[in-house]
Amino acid sequence: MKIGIVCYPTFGGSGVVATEIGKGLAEKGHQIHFITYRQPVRLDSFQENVFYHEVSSHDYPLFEYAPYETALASKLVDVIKYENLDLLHVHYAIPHAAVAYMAKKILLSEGRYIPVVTTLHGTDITLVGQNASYAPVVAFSINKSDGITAVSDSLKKATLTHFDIKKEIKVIPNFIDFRRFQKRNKDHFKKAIAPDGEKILTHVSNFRKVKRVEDVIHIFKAVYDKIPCKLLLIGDGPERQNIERLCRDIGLCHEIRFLGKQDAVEELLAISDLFVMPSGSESFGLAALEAMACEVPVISSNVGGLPEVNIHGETGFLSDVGNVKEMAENAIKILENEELAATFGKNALEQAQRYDIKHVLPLYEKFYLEILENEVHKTTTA
Ligand code: GMT
Repeated sequence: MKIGIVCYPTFGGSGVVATEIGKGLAEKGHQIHFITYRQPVRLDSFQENVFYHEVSSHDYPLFEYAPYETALASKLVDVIKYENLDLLHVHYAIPHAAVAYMAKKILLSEGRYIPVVTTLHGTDITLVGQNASYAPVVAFSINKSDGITAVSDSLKKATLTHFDIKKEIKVIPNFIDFRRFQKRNKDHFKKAIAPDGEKILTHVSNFRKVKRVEDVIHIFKAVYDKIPCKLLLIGDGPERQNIERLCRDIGLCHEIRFLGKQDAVEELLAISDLFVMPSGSESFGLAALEAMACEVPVISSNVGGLPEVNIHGETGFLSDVGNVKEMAENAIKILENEELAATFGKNALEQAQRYDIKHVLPLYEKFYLEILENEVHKTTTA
């Protein structure tokens, strides 16, 4: 198949998932065309069957904001026509589903049909999408997609609760490429970060409010009062400065490393003893799954799709959002008991194996084929 992929090209989960789907499908012989405003971060080397088309919005003195949606729609029309794409897969509803609809309508006016699959990732439904500034367009454009997928049962339910969706939503979860994410011996890193054998707690996120990074710091402080430990903070975003201030206020800056955006996050997960994800909302929690693939137990909140990923009492522990005290107690329980930590680590790996890319990619291929078959039927009977 020739597939166009639209996504945010940043470190965010939706962009990562979209890029890995594209790379995986290209390895299987499909031709993949990424259409984004910047080269996606995980599209970092040459790969056969992968193409990249940059969207550039033309600026003009009249514009306060260059109209990205118009530029993207025009680019989609161009790429779909001239690369002869079979299907367009857009990730994150805002604004991609609406833009895809516009491109589809433009092409239809020229007699060219392109089916569109929209994947819902999380905040496009649970947070931003519900804002009155976007909600009517989000609901309309999801309904106009030819196929809809959501990354967890929880996100599917949330979509149906918050929007009047008339079409079936297929759940296709996030996935792991075990060629990259697995426990490897990185003892030299461990020695550098925790020279006296301190336990290492890790948090990975985009430092948005929804990630509740301040809870990570409070959990760490409570653990630190009982067990010698270090905290690795990976990623960057709007809350970073507040978090740095909090670290200073509690006097633990020397034990907390801000590592910023890291490409080889798996090397840091390989030396982690515990992963902390206290999010206020989380449709799936890809960062937690990546930790689990590296045999790291997880302390998380119990919102959204997290209970589908982190199994309470088996791969880690779940607590209500904001229950920092319980999260810290659970963290200590794991870190103080090597046997429990090892069992949770093994269970975490087993759970992650259910999300092996080898099982998940074929679900997308099958879904695309179903959509294409329906569309052929529709156009021949129209
Ligand atoms: O806010 C983020 O975590 C980034 C966001 C995105 O769309 O870029 O991630 C969402 O999609 C990921 C991939 O499907 C999921 O694993 C994350 O749970 C989800 N984030 C939230 O729901 C907050």
